[in-house]
Amino acid sequence: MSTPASLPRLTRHALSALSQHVLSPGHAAWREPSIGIVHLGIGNFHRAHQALYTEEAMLAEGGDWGICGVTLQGDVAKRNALMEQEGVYSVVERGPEGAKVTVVRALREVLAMPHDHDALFARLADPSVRIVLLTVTEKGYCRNAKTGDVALDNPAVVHDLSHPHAPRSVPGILVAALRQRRDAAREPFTVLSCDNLAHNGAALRQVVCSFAREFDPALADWIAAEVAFPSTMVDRIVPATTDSEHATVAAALGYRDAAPVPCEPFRQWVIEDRFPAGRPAWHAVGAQLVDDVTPFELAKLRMLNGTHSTLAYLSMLGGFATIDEAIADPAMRNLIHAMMTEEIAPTLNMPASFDVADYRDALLARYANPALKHRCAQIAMDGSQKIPPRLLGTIAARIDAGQPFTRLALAVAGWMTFLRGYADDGSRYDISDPLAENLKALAASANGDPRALMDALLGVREIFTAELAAQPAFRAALLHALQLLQDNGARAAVAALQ
Ligand code: CS2
Repeated sequence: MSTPASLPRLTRHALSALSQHVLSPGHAAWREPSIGIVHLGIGNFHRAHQALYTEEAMLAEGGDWGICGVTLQGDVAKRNALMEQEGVYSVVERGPEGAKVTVVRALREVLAMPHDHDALFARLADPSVRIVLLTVTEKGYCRNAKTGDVALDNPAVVHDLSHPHAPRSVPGILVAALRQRRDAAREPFTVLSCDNLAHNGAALRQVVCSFAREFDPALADWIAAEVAFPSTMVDRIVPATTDSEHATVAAALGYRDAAPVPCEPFRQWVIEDRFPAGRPAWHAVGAQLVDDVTPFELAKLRMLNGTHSTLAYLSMLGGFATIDEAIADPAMRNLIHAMMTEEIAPTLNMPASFDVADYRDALLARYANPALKHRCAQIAMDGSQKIPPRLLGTIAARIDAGQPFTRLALAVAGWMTFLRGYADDGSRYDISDPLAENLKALAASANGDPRALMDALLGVREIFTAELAAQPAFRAALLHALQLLQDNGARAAVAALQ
């Protein structure tokens, strides 16, 4: 077989030879759309999720919803790789039955901030852009955890307040772009957060309005009155790209793709239907357009992301590299099953048509997918941002109901213990988190004493409210789990609390 390096590069021109790898059966012929969406945070997740739905929606019902994707980290290499391919790239769906390769065409342009500042703001001023989508991860929101307003001590926010015309932060970019629209008396775009935050639309609206209020209160009022920030729940497991995707794509297409994306076959998108400037026909291709996303968001955050983070931290300690390896362990599987059934599901308030046991079983089957190789180290990143929405809300609900939560407490204890920087067998790993330096120092200061570790970390107000940190049932369950992890290691702690 030829190596990927010796093959011609994938471009739009190659597509005529690849008809079985582009979406089309039952759909109309593809017509290259002009740009109607700007997407901030063009990582793997967007390319395997919203970009695909949008392409299918255009095939189903037309519309000019081509995507301009923006990398906010100045990733010029990624921009160039995708632009050399004229925006096309492949999605590799990996299921137990094998791989399916689809070449996606909805992405029409890629920009890298801050280099392409002028091009981005020209796009954002253009009235044909009617939606700005975001997948910028939890930390991209620059929120003050206590108030929900913009975090005025965040370095990117500090920068943007003194350079409002050269913004770098997500709130700074959105406010500058909306100011252009208002000053030109143009209709605003709709802002659609696609990150794993509870009430993501409302959360983003508060950050953006509070940022605008810092220097232009009238603009803040205009945004609050005129701009729609629908909430949405997005779901698809999308690991980081590895060499195996390059090889799979080369073998399937006979072309070299510098930017393929792996993902699982499953996908789901629930969207609050508030798009004053219009939207693609996402409803025609499987997305659920609803009045209230909240129950779906909470179910996904607590059942999926909550157990994902649990598996990730306990696996980093106990020595499982991937989610499928971890869930193949009987004690780990029992723990996650019981955690969902007994501790998380009772906190949800779902529509009658939603069967929570089916949802749980589907999640366990998705985790067991042996082809995906979703690395626990990837999910373990940014714990300070993920622990509150994924685990602490559920724990607070259990405390309010006077119900036990030993497994949820083990998950938080797993994260606290993870911060020591080495696994139970002594092997070291890196901690990637915006608060990493502070968290590592706090964990080290405990010197292996579980109570000292708990007290040091419960004092981090960006993560734990003073109320939860002082809550006796929480402290007792956490200390018990920390002690088990410290004395016996993660595998034994899981076996004891499963
Ligand atoms: C994962 C999520 O990386 C993580 O923290 O929990 O990205 C997860 O794979 C997605 O939310 C699934 O939709």
